[in-house]
Amino acid sequence: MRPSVLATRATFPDIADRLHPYFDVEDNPHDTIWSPAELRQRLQGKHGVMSTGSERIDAALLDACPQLKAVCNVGVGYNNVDVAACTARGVLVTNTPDVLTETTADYGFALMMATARRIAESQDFVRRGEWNKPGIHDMFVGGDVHGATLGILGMGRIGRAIARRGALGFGMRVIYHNRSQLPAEAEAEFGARYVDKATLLKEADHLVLVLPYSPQSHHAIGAAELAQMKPSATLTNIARGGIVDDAALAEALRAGTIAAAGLDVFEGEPAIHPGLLGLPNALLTPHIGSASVQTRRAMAALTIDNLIAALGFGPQAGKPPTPVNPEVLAAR
Ligand code: 8YV
Repeated sequence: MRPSVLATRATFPDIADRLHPYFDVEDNPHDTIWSPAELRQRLQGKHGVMSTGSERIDAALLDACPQLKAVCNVGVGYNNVDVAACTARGVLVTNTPDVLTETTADYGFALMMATARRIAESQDFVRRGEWNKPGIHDMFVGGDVHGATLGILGMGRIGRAIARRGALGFGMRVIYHNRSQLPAEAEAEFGARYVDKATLLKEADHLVLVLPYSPQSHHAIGAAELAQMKPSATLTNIARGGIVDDAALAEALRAGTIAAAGLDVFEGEPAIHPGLLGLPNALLTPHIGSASVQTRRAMAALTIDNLIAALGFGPQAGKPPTPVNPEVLAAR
């Protein structure tokens, strides 16, 4: 009997076709969002799943799907998956690092620049037909990006790619805070200075969040942190909803505690805190940081390579390229 796999969201058909020589595939061509109960039902008898951030893969689901051996998540982040529960049940988890680093850094930089220079706000003004005189001193004046202090919270691959853009492309002074300090050679590449979190908040003109979501990073930016930032500062979140306390951010943007925010991720997305929706100084986008055609295709291809290999097929059988819990492989 051929193994069966489930693809939870619509993907590129030409890439997904690579599953067919090995597996019976159930997919979701209309890209319906399944309830947890429907996901559990569709996962019955499946050996592998190509999952995304939209699905929660937890212990109860794993217990209801004992055949499942591989959870191959589309995305570098995998906070939707209970990895410890997977490991305890011998289920391999994979993600898609590296292939999205530069694209996501491009997006973080673009969102930061658009936020600093008030691009979305001024476009809305033009579209509303309100531009009826030349603006000089008061029309959508923002903050400079070049030469400003770029603060980065979370200095992994994407954080470093943003730091490189800021330092080498825009002459920014780069400060960062992270669980661990980078090696001196890495810091030297873009003249980055490791600082404590309070200094980061106090000194950054543009603060970009690029840290993974975990219980430890929940509400890493809340009212107390926003109060430490400059009133002229911007905040950009391309990491995960939940890292920022969205209610506190909405209040800080309303009160002018900080100047503006560029947000690609939200607590409880696709729902958005109603306080953010009406704010002109909040630039809101629908979690598209890695959404270039090339990168989304590369993410799908890497996920499928992982799935094929994790279930013991293809040229990399037993050795999926990007495992999150490789100890499961060692124990097989
Ligand atoms: C994806 C992401 O859109 O890679 C990540 O962690 O957040 C995005 O690139 C998302 O994970 C879709 O599953």
